[in-house]
This record gives sequence, structure tokens and C-alpha cells, in this order.
Amino acid sequence: MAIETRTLANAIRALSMDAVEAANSGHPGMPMGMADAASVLWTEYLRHDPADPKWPDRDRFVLSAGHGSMLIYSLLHLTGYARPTIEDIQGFRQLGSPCAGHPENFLLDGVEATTGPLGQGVAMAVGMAIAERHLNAQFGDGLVDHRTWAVAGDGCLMEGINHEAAGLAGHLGLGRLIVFWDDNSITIDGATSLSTSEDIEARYIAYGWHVARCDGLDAADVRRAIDEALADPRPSLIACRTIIGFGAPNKQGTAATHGAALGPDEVAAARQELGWDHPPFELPADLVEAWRAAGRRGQSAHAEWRARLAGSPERAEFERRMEGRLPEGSSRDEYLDWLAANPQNVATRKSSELALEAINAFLLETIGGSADLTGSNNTKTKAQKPLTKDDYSGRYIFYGIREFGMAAAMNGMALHGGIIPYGGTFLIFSDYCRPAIRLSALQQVRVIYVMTHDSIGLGEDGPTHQPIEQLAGLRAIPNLAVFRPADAVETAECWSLALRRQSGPSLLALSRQNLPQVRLDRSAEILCARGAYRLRAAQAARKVVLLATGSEVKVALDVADALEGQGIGADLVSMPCWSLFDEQGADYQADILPDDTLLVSIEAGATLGWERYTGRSGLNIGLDRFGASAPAPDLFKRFGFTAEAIVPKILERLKI
Ligand SMILES: Cc1ncc(C[n+]2csc(CCOP(=O)(O)OP(=O)(O)O)c2C)c(N)n1
Ligand SMILES: [Mg+2]
Repeated sequence: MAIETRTLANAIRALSMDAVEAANSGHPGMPMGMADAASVLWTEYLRHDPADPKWPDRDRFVLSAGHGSMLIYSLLHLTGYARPTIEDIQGFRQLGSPCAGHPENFLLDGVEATTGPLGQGVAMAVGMAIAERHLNAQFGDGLVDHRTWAVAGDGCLMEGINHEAAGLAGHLGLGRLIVFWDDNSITIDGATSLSTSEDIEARYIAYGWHVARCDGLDAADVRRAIDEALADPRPSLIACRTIIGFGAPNKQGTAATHGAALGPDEVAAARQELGWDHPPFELPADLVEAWRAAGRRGQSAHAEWRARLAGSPERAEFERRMEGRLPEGSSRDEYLDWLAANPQNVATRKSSELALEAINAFLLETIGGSADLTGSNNTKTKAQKPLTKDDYSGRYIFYGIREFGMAAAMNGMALHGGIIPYGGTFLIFSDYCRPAIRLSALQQVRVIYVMTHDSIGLGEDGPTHQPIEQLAGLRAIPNLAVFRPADAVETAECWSLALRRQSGPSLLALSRQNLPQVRLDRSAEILCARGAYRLRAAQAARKVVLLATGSEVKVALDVADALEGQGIGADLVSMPCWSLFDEQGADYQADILPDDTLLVSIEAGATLGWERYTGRSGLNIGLDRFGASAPAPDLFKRFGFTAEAIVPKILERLKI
């Protein structure tokens, strides 16, 4: 006799409460409440193959309510993924176990996204659904034809990013996206009525979604709602009415089950209530077999897909794309030759567009976009057509004014695979995307942020738009490469480095104002790859090393000229990327930053952090206050980014 869904689900409930109990830390309530709905999805609908978790045409599942991590760990274990093992689950939240506090995509196959920061999971699922439709348009139904499922809590739907993500999904008509809402009316502080009165279903309908409602504790009703969602061409929200901590007789339905161990008495009472008489972490063989059999459901679809791939003329290209490998050859050399012959004195945002023209023609996996600043970010190249509801083959997304949603969607696309997403906004609004940039870095995905108007050099828009502390803040994010190129050649090099950075995001900080090309000799080496390099060596005896980035490299050149004019030798070091310089060997670093000279940093932004290169006796020229509204040249003068202002400070330090 088939095992009932409730019994299957009780295995999730038991594993979840026991793992949280063992760790004395974690969130039992959400997995216990959503166990039935998740069991229906994972045993009857989700198309996956635990034997090959990376099968490219698998359905994607995102646990947006990442605090309920024991839900996905249980599902992966029960359906037969190699990890987590039962020992891994016993080590929940402990060092060395892949069952981390919140699901981490790089620790476990089957965890498609790192979740926990509420709201971002749904937004990443939107990105995955975009990726699926786009690749479907490029490679056809035979190779790409899957769904994206997500589980969201009340918190995911309250977060502001939910508005951006759901709006975008509705606009793009992503009908293969289905989000389950764990509608349990409870968050940490208590009942949702403490803080929320909106009609969430009406909100979603207004976004252009289909909304179904079901009793999340009734498997048959969940099936009905899923079938309804599958039949509807719009993205779907399935509101699952559930009871948080279902099965724990004295605590269920209360915030007490949200984020703490139930305690031995309540766990014992829950065992009784659920009719679960097995010791902790022990599962009856027939139940395990029922789950494993459900896990094997996808095998035939997988085998058929493999056969289609084997016979497809596009196989090599599809595999290359999904593995994230760049094609052989490069469009870079020709372009750099052209730049050497035709120096461009343009803003680096324009240089970025020029580089992108070459890149997008060569790399068919890029999808560009901007949060409503296309003409300012220079992110759209001539041949790029928009990706729309009616034509998913387009390679440019008009994200609208949704910086955070854009960044999270790009994470989803990169996680899906087959796509290299890049997207633009003003550098100042990196603050609006910052939580997603952090997740790009943590998730080790190749997302490229094109952030223009990178300093007071943007001029008249004034201090609201002028980045000050943004570069320092972004450089503090581990595994994010922050590039601030000085001219057209450096911009092309930095783009190339960003594209080759397969397991981490990059951010290009680009100028609004025109900059002269300072790299006039065609060098065979990508000099920016070292993070910092000597752009010009001192002519007179070296007393000073100037370190500058982006638009201030030109200022530093003027300073160097003035010093040399007085017989003071000054190296000029262009430093487009701190983190790449930090990775260089000690000899190279010592050569670039000799300790017998005055080290001077020049950057139109917060000085915070530059001391690590200049030392405490160095000089840091920067801006540790907000800017002002005026034309850029006036601001550079007012805030001292001129040779006239900087040279005397250097002379004073040199006591000349
Ligand atoms: C952006 C963000 N803010 C706050 C938190 C801390 N937090 C984790 S779960 C939670 C409550 C979520 O409520 P709900 O989604 O309804 O989950 P449930 O209690 O029903 O499991 C909060 C505030 C977080 N993880 N992410
Ligand atoms: Mg809730």
C-alpha cells in the first residue's frame, strides 16, 4: 500500500525537530508546517534526479525562507542525494557539516541558491525563471524546458525586494515560476497582524500573477492548487495555509516554534501526536524506500533528455555554456590593437560600451540590462534586442527602477547557468543592491555590475548622487573584485578579467566624465591583472610613489609631472583593483610599494583603507565628506583633486 503523504511528511518533521534539538539551535517551525506541501512537490511534481543533481534541464527549487533549512536538508536526504547523509544532518549547524545554519549553494548539490536574507530567494528564483525562458528561446524545448519553484515565508513577501521581483516576473510573464507562500500568520515577533494588513493575494494579482489558495496541510488540496498553477500561463503564487510547528501539540501555531529547539518534553509530545515512534535520526526502511522511489521518478525524463542532447547539433555549445566556459579565442586583442591605434578620450562608461560591443558580439551568453539608466550606464550595445514577454531571446533587460531586484535576478541567472549577466546603475545606488552583491560574492557567481557616475566627477547631480564611501564599502566585501579603470584600455582589460572570473562577481566603477587615454603603448600583458602596476616610472631619483585609480590617474599624472619638474622622482601606479593586487607575490608588492619613499594615494572617495598601502606615514588624498552640486571641474578644484593642491602637500611631507 502506498504510504500517505502525511507519513512521508512526518519524516521531515522528525528530522527537523531532532536536528534542531541536537544543535540546540535552528528553526523547526517552518519545516514542520510546510512538510506536507513540500512532500507533495518533491515526490510528485519536482523534476530532478538525485543521482545527477546538476542535470541542466532539472527543475530549480529555491527555499527562499532559508531559516527553514532543515526542510531542504530533509528533502535532499530523503529523495536520495549523496549528501547530506544522516551524519551530515546530525551535524546540523556544526563545523564541517554541509548542513549549515542556512542553505549554502556551494556546500550541497541540490541547494540551488544561498538563502536566509529574506526575500532574495524569490528574487533569485525570478532570475532563474528568466534564464530558463531565455535559454529555451536559444536552444529550444528539447534542451531547455523546466520549471522554477520557490518556498517563501511571510517575511519573504514583506521585504521590499518582493515588490521588485514579483513586479518583474509579472511583467515578463514568467509562467513557469511557482512560489509557495507558507501562509502561517506568524513571524518572530508574533502574529503577522502585529505589522501587516495588506491583501497579499490582491497585490500579486495586480502584478499580473495567478494566485491559488490551499490548505497546506492537506495533500489533496495542495495537488489541486499546483495543478491549477501549472495550467495557468502566468507566474503563480500558491498561498498555503499552514500551522507553524505543526505536530508539536503545545507550541504549534506560535512564534515559539519559529527559531528555537522545541525542548525534550515537547519533542516527545510531538512524537506522540504524529504517531512517530522512532528514535532520533532513525527512519523506517519502508518509508525511506518510498522517498527514494519518489527520488527516482525523474530518471526517465533525464535519460530522454540525455538522448536528445547527444543527438543535438548544438550539444557542444550548450555544454560549454552550461559549464560557464568561455569560447576559444578572444575578441580582446583586436580591440586593444584598435585602441592603441585610435586612442579614445572618452568616459570609462563609454569605454565600457565600446568593450561590450566586442564582447557581446563574441559571447552569446551575456545578458545585459540596467535599472532604468541604460543611456547613462552605456550598458546596451547596438545589436542587443530587449528580452520581453513576447520574445525571450532578447539579450537586454529593461529592469525598471529595481536595483535590488535586478541584482538578485542576475544572481539567479548566474546560478541557473548558461548566462553571464551584467547590469548597470549609478555607483551610488550600489547601496540599493548591496545585499544582493554580497550574495553574489558569497555564492561565488559570475555577475558583473556596471556602476557608472563613480565620484564627484559626475558633477551637477550633487551629493545625493556622488559616491563617497561606496568604493571602500564594496572593497570590504570578500570575493568581490572592484575595478576602477583609468581609461579605455584599462576598461577593456577589466572587462576581460571580470568575464574570466568564473567564481565570483566583479564590479566596474566607471566615470561619467571624459578621461584621456593614459595607456598608449600596446602591452601584450593584461596589466590590470596584477591589480596595480607602474604606469610610469620616476625619471629623477624616486622620492614619491603615487597610487591612483580611475579618473584620478590623470590627476596623478599631472602631480608626477609637477614633481619631476622640480627634480623629485615620482612613480605613478595605477591601481584598478585592490584585491587582485593583494593576491600578488610579496616581491611584486614590494617593488610597487617600496618602503623608502613617500606613498601617496589619490582617489576621489573615502580615504578609509588606503593606509594599508601607503602606511601610516603616507599621504591619503581623498574625500571624507559629502560632495556638492556643481560642474565636475569646479568640484575637483574645490575638493583639492588638482596638481596645484596636491603637490604642496607632498612637498610638505618631504620637508622640501
Ligand atoms: C532580510 C532579513 N531580515 C531579517 C531576518 C531575520 N529573520 C529570520 S526569519 C524571520 C521571520 C520570518 O517570518 P516568516 O517568513 O513568516 O517565517 P516563519 O516564522 O513563518 O517560519 C526574521 C525576521 C532575515 N533572515 N533576513
Ligand atoms: Mg510565517
